[in-house]
Amino acid sequence: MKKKLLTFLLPFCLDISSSDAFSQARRFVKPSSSGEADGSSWENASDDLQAMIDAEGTEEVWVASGTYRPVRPLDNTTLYQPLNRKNAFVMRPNVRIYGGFAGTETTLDARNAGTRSTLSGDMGIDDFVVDGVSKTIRGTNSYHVVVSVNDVGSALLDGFIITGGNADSDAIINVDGWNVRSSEGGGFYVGQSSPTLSNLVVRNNHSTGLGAGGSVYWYSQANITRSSFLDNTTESSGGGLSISDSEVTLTHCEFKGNTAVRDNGGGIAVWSSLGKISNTLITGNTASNGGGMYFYRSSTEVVNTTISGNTGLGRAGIYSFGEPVARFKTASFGGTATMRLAACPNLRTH
Ligand SMILES: [Ca+2]
Repeated sequence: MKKKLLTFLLPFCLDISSSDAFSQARRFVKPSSSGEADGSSWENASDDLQAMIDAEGTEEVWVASGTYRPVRPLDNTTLYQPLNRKNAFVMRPNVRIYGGFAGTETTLDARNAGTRSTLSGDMGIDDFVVDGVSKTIRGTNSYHVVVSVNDVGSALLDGFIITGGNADSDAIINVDGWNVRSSEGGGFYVGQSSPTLSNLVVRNNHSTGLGAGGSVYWYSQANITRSSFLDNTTESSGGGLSISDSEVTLTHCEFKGNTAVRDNGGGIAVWSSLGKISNTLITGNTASNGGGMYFYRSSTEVVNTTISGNTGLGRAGIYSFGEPVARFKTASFGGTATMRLAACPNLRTH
């Protein structure tokens, strides 16, 4: 009889053990900490997102609605320096970060799909903010809001608004051997890294160099899905997004109201890259050349994508320069879109 009882209890005990391991792998973050503040549950939520991303054994971080500002410099996230402009949220290998929770959910699917948490570079809390986004950046802001460098495996960022990044410095910040440029990627900066970025709104970020909303660099293979790039402004090229020497898969995205003040690609600028852009809307963007999109020696495939109503002094819709060229399939062009057809022998408009 005793032996039978042990046999019965054993699976039960094992289940308790795996449940403990599970809770350590998942961390919980709220705008204000509660209980033990160790991130072990919603009741004991931490208010320090980066600390939870960095914590031993973290596989997932669940983030409640609200606004979070980076408080740790991206080259040393053990430091707590709330007003250091080098601060950013740094993605880590195989850590999945989910935002938009009410703060009571027990399953991922219970999230309200339309709700996102906000990651803001406005560390001085002195921007002109409307509906949670930095309509006018002023005072103190971080150079980048989110950074991913080197191999991050299956790392994921899902369910966030990214706003108020201001990459306006010539500083180079070395992170684990990779030099992050503080003039590029105000919203997010990806260097030799392959994170998945989904369900994001990248809005009202600024840069003096490439990619105000996002900058993707050097053999990166980022996947960007179901995300909007809105009202980002660069003084250089790639208002919404800049892709350089990389292979990016962009699916079900929107680029609207982004500006490249001096140069190329109001919505997207692509340099010497591969990749695919599909089921995406690119409208209302402005640049000197290529209001919607700019391609330099890139064989990007553009599929089921609408490029319409963009403005530019040279080539309002698309500007493609040099070989190889971007390939368009079932893309549509409207409004003031024009193309430099001579440089796009493979261009198809329908
Ligand atoms: Ca500010």
